Amino acid sequence: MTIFDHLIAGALPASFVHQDERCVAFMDISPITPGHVLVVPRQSVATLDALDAEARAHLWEVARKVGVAQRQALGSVAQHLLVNDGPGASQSVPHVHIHVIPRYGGDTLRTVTRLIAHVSMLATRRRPREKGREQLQALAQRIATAMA
Ligand code: DGP
Repeated sequence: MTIFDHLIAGALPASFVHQDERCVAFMDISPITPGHVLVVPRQSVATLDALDAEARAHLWEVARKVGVAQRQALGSVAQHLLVNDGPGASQSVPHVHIHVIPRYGGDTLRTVTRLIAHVSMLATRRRPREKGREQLQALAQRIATAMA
């Protein structure tokens, strides 16, 4: 079981923006930029090639819709879609996920620094304090409303 299996099962708290029969999307606990979302298949496999083609296509389509919703709800101007596709690519959770990382303009240095820290495994990953959870939940609510 991965940590994402526990979140999907509701055994640990997560701030969801989307749920369907094949995948879920929730706020990243350690956002690179505000509104950073992870799109995760219910099928618990580590790499994209372990998913069947239909599930993989669905995952990318949901990631695209998350990007649209972030732009509508948060005023972002674009987004990174990032997959660390296996442990050798700095994947820290061995369960496929597409990062949808909104960009707001004028945020290049900070974002690229944080992206490099992330793929170098230098970023600290810790559970947010309750205040952090409230903020994640508020952002999730806005994105979920735009997705509906
Ligand atoms: P990666 O390096 O691509 O495997 O990124 C994993 C991401 O998962 C990372 O950005 C932090 C996030 N993450 C890790 N644990 C949790 C968690 O318990 N809850 C949430 N929401 N995100 C998590």
